[in-house]
Amino acid sequence: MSEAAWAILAENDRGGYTVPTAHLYPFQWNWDSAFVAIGFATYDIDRAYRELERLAEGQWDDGMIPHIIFHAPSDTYFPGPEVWGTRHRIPTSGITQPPVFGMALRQVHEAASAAGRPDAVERTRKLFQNALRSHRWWLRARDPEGTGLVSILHPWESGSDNSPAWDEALKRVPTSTKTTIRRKDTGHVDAAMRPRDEDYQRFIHLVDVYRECEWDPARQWEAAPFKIADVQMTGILARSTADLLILAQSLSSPEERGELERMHQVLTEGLARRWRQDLSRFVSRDLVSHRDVEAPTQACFIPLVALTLDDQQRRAIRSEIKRWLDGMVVGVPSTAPFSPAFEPKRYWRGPVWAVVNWLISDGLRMNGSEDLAREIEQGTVQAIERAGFCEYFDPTTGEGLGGGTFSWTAAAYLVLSQ
Ligand code: 9WN
Repeated sequence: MSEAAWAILAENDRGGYTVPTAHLYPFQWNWDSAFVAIGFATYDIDRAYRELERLAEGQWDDGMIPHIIFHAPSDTYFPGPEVWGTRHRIPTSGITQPPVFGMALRQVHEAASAAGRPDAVERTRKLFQNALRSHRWWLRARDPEGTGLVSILHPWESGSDNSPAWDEALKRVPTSTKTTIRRKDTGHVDAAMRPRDEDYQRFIHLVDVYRECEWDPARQWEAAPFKIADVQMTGILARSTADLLILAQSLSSPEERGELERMHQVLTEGLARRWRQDLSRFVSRDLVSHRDVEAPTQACFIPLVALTLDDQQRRAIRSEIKRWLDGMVVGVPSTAPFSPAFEPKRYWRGPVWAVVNWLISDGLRMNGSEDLAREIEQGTVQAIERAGFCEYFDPTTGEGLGGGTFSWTAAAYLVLSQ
């Protein structure tokens, strides 16, 4: 099966960067590429570096790494560069995605060093600076008040677009748009597995608002009708910061190390405050309504990748995850099966995502739950072996859904089956 995973990554290669899957997603996506780089690091280190280097080409002068880099034109995806109207040298979207980049860089560097590659230090050092500039952007632009939690201003930034976690907040966003919506996704996959039209209207309304702010982070922060201090994003950022700190021991100055240490402390403290013992989960915070986001989604478990939990929290999380796995053919569902919002085939409202399982099992292992981590990893590998390298899986049947021949599912397979 590894050969099949390599073949998918080769097929989705567009010249040093990998598209998530042909047609449905014909450009370079931020967190997809970071996961893919970790997959490449298991067998082709040069290609792993290239993936991150090509992603870094899209980095804005202010440090943001956009969620899509439009390296080459394609008319099979909406919204394309003309809708975003950004002004980077390479066309990009105007929002970002989870910063898995720092996690990936550490993995790639360690694989390169273990293989004794002479170019490892120089290539990692350059990418380290890209990562550091992006983390500075995160704290400056997305936590201007210094709370220790970074916010998303658009559901697409979360990477879990139509998650029930955003339902309440998204309801307040108008459905009117200045941009004509021409969805392409439903021409590639069944509409019943995708976000609804109303979701798209709101997604595009937000793009219109931020484009009118000329993509200026301070103006966007003021104008944002959707603003959520997100535990998944903060968890990934904190973990990437920890990974950069490890690289910094040998590759960076004492000043930069100090800066990363301070970032790490602020983020992990912010994250730790989001624990809700009554729910056995971490919860995000809606900064417009000033309410906790209580919807039970995979995001609640992602802080495990960044925090060392106490025994009570560990026990609570273990039994909560087991409750979500109960009766499922494959877990972890992206929305709890006992939630009224659960839809086992609709995108981020229930289906299982291999990269999410990768993060959750990594976090469980860090927090002493090796057995549960292995169970989730093995379940993921088996689901892929049965259904193929699909975008996501129905947790109630194991059926593969969404786009086929998916890059990050191939990368997850290579890493989790090791
Ligand atoms: C919008 C590429 C991306 C993933 C996201 C996933 C989906 C895009 C879309 O596909 O989002 O960014 O058009 O649906 O939700 O996590 O990065 O695979």
